[in-house]
Amino acid sequence: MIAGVASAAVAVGLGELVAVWTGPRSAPLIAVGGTVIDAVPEPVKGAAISVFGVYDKVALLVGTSLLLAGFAALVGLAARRDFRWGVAGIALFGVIGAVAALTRPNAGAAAVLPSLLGAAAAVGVLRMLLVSAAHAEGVEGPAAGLPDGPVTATRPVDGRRRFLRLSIAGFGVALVSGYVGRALAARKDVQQARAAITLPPPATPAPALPSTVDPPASGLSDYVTGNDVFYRIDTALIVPQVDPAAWQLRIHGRVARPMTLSFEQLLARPMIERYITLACVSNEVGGDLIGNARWLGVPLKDLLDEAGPLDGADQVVSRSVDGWTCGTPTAALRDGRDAMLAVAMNGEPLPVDHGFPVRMVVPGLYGYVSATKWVTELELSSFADFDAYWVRKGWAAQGPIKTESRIDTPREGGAVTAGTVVVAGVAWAQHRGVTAVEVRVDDGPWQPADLAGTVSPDTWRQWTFRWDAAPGEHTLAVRAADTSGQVQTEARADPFPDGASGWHTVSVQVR
Ligand SMILES: Nc1nc2c(c(=O)[nH]1)N[C@H]1C(S)=C(S)[C@@H](COP(=O)(O)O)O[C@H]1N2
Ligand SMILES: [Mo]
Repeated sequence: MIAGVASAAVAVGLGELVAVWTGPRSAPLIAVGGTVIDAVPEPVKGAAISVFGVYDKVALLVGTSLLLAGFAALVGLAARRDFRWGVAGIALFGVIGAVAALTRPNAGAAAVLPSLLGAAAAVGVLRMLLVSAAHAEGVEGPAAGLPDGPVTATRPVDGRRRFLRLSIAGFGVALVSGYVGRALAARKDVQQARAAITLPPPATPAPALPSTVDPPASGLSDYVTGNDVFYRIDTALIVPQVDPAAWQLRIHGRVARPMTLSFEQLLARPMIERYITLACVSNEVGGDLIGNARWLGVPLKDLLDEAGPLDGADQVVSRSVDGWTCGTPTAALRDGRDAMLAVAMNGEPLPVDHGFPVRMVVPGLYGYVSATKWVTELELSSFADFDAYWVRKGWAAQGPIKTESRIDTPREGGAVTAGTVVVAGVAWAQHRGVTAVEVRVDDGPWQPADLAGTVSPDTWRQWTFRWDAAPGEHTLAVRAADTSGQVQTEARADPFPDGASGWHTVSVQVR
């Protein structure tokens, strides 16, 4: 079993090293993990996000590794009886890795190399370890299918030491090559290019924040979410490293005038700067897959007007370098809202995790239908002609953000002291705008909360409520209303297929 796991480790580690040349997404674990992400049925993916949240990818990689280790142990056992089982088992995994790498979007033929070379090395390592193990056990001849090696180990105990030393060496080779592979790959990253960018001043800057944002309430989300704490959701196991010097955006499909833009040409255009709150459709009631940032970018309306969408082109399909697709109503990009191709987030070039060098940001629509990161292509199409990535998995083609609100403080299950307690949170109804927030204690009446300032209907709004808390166990609920006159619905809905709804409640102990 040790021999099996050690050989698998060598395969994966060497695969990482070879992938320095063939591309990070061709490394065996990453290729297989990426294929799993694209293939998992919707309920499993939903469960993974609700259990692991933004750590879903770490969980996937750890899970894949454990599964691989388990199978490798079995392959090791089988190989001890007949080495041909070992070769077959490793070959099977090599082929799975190679096929996964080859079928990733934009993969070349060289993508098979990390898995195949890794598998070849694994066969050699397994053979060496099994010969050594046979000697350690004092077995006359090694397993079927293995040649008789020179029987050098005189006493079993020496043989066992030799086997352990060889195994440790195997794990060592795996770790070092994996680590060096990752380190070399990291040197190809785009942090330097990102640091060298000078952002143009906006033609129309974002409004100054009123002094009424961020009311005093400990535990309340900041009005502007820092880049380092901003939620991240995407299907990319390896964050795409897109060199701005090589970046191009193609606008094509059903347009009168197809066009291609370089990063330099994009930066030369008039820019707008706006606060816009992004939200993920997978956000549960009370969840934290939402954040507000100041974005700098080129209005999409200007670009689309220049390209001239043809009749019937009611969907803009955007694609990212890693093949992810997104479909946005053409009308939402041209109706005057601040939909943009963003190049900066909170005064910095886009963080690599958030789409460097260019992403889409559209007020009022969930991220999966609007916020393409690492975007390189806008194709004018129609909803009848094309289903984007998540739509193919059953999510709604149209994804307007639902009016929602959240209690940030006190926390669920928390304890507070009797007397005045500041209850606070955020409410959002992007592009419609929040007009009121109400709080209810137990079965009492709905009472108005105080709304903090905001700069536009496209951002969330903080709220506070001074609660005269009496000792005991209490349940707080919150609901918001928007400019359409709608009050946030009590009807509970899961995120699938078009976003969660319902009132957020927290139970607290007052002492
Ligand atoms: N290329 C790419 N862009 C993407 C996604 C993705 O998987 N790949 N996910 C989208 C989803 S579902 C959301 S909610 C937002 C999240 O943006 P953030 O990670 O910057 O918060 O990005 C969107 N853009
Ligand atoms: Mo999302």
